[in-house]
Amino acid sequence: MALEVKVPDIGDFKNVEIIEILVHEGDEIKKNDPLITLESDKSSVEIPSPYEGKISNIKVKVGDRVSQGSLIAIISNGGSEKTLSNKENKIPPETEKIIGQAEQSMEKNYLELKNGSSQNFSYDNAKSFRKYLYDNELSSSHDDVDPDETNEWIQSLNDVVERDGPRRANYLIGKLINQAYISGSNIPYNQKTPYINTIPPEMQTKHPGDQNIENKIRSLIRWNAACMVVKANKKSSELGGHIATFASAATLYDVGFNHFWRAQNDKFLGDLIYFQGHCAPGIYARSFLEGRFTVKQLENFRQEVEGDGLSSYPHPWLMPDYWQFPTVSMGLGPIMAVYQARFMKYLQNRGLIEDQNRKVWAFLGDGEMDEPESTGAISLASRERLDNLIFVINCNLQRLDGPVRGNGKIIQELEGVFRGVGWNVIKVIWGSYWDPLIAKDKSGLLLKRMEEAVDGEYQAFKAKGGAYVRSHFFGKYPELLELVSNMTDDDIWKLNRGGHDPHKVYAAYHAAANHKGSPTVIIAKTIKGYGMGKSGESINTTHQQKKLGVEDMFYFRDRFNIPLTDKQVENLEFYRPPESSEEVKYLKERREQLGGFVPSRRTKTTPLSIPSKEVFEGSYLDSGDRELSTTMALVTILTKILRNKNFSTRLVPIIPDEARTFGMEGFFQKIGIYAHEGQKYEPVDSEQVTSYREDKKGQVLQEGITEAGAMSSWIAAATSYSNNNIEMVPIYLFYSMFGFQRIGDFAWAAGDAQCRGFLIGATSGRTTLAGEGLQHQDGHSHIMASMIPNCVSYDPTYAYEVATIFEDGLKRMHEKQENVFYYITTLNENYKHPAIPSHVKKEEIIKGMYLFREMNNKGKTKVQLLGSGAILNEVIKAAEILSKEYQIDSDIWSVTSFNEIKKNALEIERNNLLNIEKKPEKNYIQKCFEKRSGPFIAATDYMRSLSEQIRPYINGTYVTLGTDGFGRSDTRKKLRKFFEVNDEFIVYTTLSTLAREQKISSKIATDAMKKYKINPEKKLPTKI
Ligand SMILES: Cc1ncc(C[n+]2csc(CCOP(=O)(O)OP(=O)(O)O)c2C)c(N)n1
Ligand SMILES: [Mg+2]
Repeated sequence: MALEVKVPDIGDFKNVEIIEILVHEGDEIKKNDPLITLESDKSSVEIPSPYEGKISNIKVKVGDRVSQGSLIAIISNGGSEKTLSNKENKIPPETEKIIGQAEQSMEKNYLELKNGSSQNFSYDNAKSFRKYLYDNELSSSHDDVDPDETNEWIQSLNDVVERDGPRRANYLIGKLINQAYISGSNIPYNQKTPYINTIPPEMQTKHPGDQNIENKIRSLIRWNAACMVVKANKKSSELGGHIATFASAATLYDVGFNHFWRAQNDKFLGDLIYFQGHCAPGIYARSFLEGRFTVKQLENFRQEVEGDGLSSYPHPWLMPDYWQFPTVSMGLGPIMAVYQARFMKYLQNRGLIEDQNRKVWAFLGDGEMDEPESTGAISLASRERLDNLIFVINCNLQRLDGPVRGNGKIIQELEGVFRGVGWNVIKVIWGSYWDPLIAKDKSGLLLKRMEEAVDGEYQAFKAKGGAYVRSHFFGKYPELLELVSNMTDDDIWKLNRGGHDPHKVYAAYHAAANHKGSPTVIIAKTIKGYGMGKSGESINTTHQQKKLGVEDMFYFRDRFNIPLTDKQVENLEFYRPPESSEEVKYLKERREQLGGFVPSRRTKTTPLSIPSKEVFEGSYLDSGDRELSTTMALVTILTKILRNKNFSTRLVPIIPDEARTFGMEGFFQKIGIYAHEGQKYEPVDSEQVTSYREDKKGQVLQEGITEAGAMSSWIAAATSYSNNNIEMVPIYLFYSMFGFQRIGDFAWAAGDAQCRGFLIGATSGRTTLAGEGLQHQDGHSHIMASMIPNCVSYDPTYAYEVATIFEDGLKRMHEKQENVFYYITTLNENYKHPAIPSHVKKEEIIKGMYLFREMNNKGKTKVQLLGSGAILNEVIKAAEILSKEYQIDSDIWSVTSFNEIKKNALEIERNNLLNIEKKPEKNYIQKCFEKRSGPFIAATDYMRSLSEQIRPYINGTYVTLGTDGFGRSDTRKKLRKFFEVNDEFIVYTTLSTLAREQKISSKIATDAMKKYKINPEKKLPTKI
C-alpha cells in the first residue's frame, strides 16, 4: 500500500528550506527514521517518517521550500493502513505512558502504605518524634492551658503510630492541618523539630568499629594535621593554613573513612566525596598514616613550587591523582555535588553506567551555607529524588569572623530549609554523654533550655569551661542545676557534641546511606578548634589560628595522648606508628575492606573515536544563497553527531531554558529531555514534530533558568571520564552574556577540575544581539575566557571555521584526552557562508588566524585588515570599499582567536629570552606577517583589550577598533556605527592611518569622514 508522507506540524514555520535529504529511493526505513532536515533562520529540524516501509518515490530536493502538508515522499509499506492521523483507532502513546505510570505509582503507594515507609517521613523520625512528645512535651505543662487534653491527643497519635505506622500518623496530622486551614485558622506547618538528635539512642545502629583504636588513630591524625600547619608557618608566615576547621570535623571524616566511603577500583566506580576545602591538612594527615605521603611531603604543605608539596586546598589540577573536586571557593562544592549526584542518575537511567548504589557525600561548613549556591539547588535534589546524595554540614557555629547565627540557631534554620524542600534531615546535636541527662529530665526543662539558648551562648559555653556551663546553661533553672548536681565541672565539660561522638555520627551515616527516595542532610553540631585549648577552642579568632606556641602544642599532645617527648613536640615532629602497629594495620585493613584509598582520582578512561567525515564534511561547502548563523552551523554539526550510532550517546546537550533561542527545539523529540520520572502528561504541542518530550532516558539536560546549575551539570559531565570512568561530550550552550560573567568562579573551578567539553557563548558580540540591549550584549567574554589557563577560546565567523575548531576540540579532548576545555562564541546573525578557501590550512584556523583573501588588483598601497566573529564581514566590506573607491589593496585576515595567538607568542617570546645564544624564533603572528607590511587595522565585536593583546608582535602601526562600553538596543547597523566597528569606520580608520603615515593625502581621510557622516565631536562610546 502506497502512503504519502507530508510535512507535519512544524510549529510557527512556513516556507522552510530543505537542507538535507537523508534517504534514497529504495531505502527500507523504520518508523521515526529521519527523512529530511529543514532549516529556517531560527531552527533546524529533522522530519521523521511516520511509517515503516520502503521509499518508493522522493518528491522533494535540497533547496525546496516546504510548509505543513507539503508532500515529501511516497512509502510503500506492504498493506498496513495505519497512519498517524488515524488517531481514533488507538490510544496515543503519551496517554498509554500516563496510564502505565499512574498504575505503577498506585502500586508503589500501596506498598509504601503497607510497609509504613515513605520518602519524607522515616521510621527513625517517627520514633524520635514520639519519644520527644512522650518524654518532654507530654509531661511539660509550661505553656499548656489544658495538659490533660493535650495528653489525650498525644496518646491517640502514639496509638496510631503504634497500630498503623508513621505514614498513617503523618497522614492524619496533614489532614488536621488542612482542616484547620480550610476553617480559616492559618496555622503554619512547622518545618523544625525539637533541638535534639533525630535518631534517639534506642534507634541508633551500633558502631561496629574498635573504638579504642579508632580513637587513637583520630588523635594521631589531629596531631599531624595541626603540626603540618604550625610547621609550615614556622618556616614562613606567608604559607598560612587552617587548624580549627579540621579539628572540628575530625570525627565526621574518620567515621566516613573507616566505615562508609568505598574507593573506586576495577569493580566499583567509587563513592564521591567533596571534602571541605579548609580540612585539607586532616585529609593529608590520614593519607600519611596510610603510607600514601612521606614526612617530606607533609613538611612541604603549601610549598608546591619546587615539587613534592601538598596543595593548600583540594585542587585536582595540582594533585591530579588525589583530589577530585575543587571545593574551597565556598558554595561551589554543595551545588556541584547536587549536580554530580544528578548526573550519576542520568548516566544510570540512560544505561551508560551500572547502578552500583554509589553515593555523593558533600562536607560543608555552616558558614558556607550562607552562599546562595549552597542551597540554590537543594530543591532539584529532592525533586529528582537524589537518594545518592548526602550533605554533611559541620555546624561548629562559627565562620571566619565569629558566630554564624549568634542570635539564633543555625542547625534549626538549616533543618527548616532542607525539610521545607523535602530532604531527609538527620540532626546530630548531642553526644552520648547527654543521653542519660535527657532521659532523666522529666520536667521538660532541659529541652526548653536547649531550645532557648542561642548559638552565641553555645559558643561561649565551649570557650569558657565546665563551671561556666553549670552556672550559665544549667543555672537558669534550679531543676536543671539539680539534674547535674552530682556531676563535677569536668564531667559537665565532657558533655560532648554529636559531631564529636563516633557512635552518633556512625548511626547518622548509616541511616543516610540506607535512606531511599530523597537526599539526606546530616546537620552535626561540633566545636570549632576542638582540642586547641585556650589558643583556639571555640574562640572567635580560631579560624585564622595557624601558629601555636610550644605550650599549646604540649596541651594538644597531652589532650590527645600523642606518644611524643617534649623535645619531639618542640621540634614539631610528625608521628606515624610503625607499619606493624595496630593503628596502621587497622587503618589499612579498613580501607582494604572499602576497596582502596580515598581520595583518589582517575585521570584517564577509554577514549572516544571521532566520526569526522560524515559530521563535518558539509560545513566546508558554500552555503549558496542560504543565510545562516554560526549557532545554526553548530547545531547542524550536533544533529549529525546524533546520527552516528556509536558516538551519539556520549553527547550531553545542556541548555538553561534557551533551546528555542538557539534553534535546538528539534532535539526535544529526537533525543528527549532527561526527566527522571519520564513524562506524566501529554504535552500541549504533542502534534508537532518538535514536541516537548521528557523521557527517563532523555539526553538533553534542560536545566531551567539556572546558569550556576547548568554549569555544575556541565562540570559533572565534563569530569565524567574521571568520576564515572566514561568519557562524555558535554556542550553547554548559553546566552553569551550569562556565561563567564555569571559563572566565572565555576569556570575557574572547571579548569582546576580538568574538565573536558564545550562551552558555547551562543549569542555573543556586543553589536550582534541587536535589540536586547545593555544587559545582554557580550563584548568581553573572550577576555574572561583568556584568564583560564586551560580554556581554549575561539570567535569564528564561518561554518567551516566552526567545524574545524569543533572537530579539533573533540579530538584533543575526547580522543587524545587532553585536559583542556573549549569556549566557542557563536552568533545569531544570519549571513552567507563561503566554502573553505582552497589555500587555507585547517591548522591555521586552529592556531588563531589565517589569510582569508588578498585584494591585489589596484596595488597603490596596501594594508593588513584583521577581523573576527561578526565583524569580519564588516572588515571584508571595508576592504572592498577601499579597493573600489580608494584603490587601496589589503590582505584580509580572519582571526579566529586572539587568545591563542597570544598564548603562542608568550611561549615563543619566553623561549627566545631563555635561549640567548640561539637565533630568535618567530611566533605565529610574526610568521603570518613576515612578508607583509602595515599599517595593521583590527576590528572585533569585543573590547579592544582582546585585539590589543597582540600589539607587541606587530611590526608597524597597529590600530584596534572594538566595542568598549555598555551595549544598548538598536539595529546591528546602527550599533556598529555607534561603536565604530562598521565597514565605513574601518575604511575611515584605514585612510586616517595611511594619511598619518603620509602614504595618502590627509584630505582623502577628511573627505571620507564627511562622506560617512563621522562626527569627530561624538564622545567615546565608553562615556555614553
Ligand atoms: C567564596 C568564598 N568566600 C570567602 C572565602 C574565605 N573563607 C574561607 S573559610 C571562611 C569561613 C568558613 O566558615 P565555615 O563555612 O563555617 O567553615 P568552618 O571553617 O567553620 O568549618 C571564609 C569566609 C572563601 N574561601 N570562599
Ligand atoms: Mg563553621
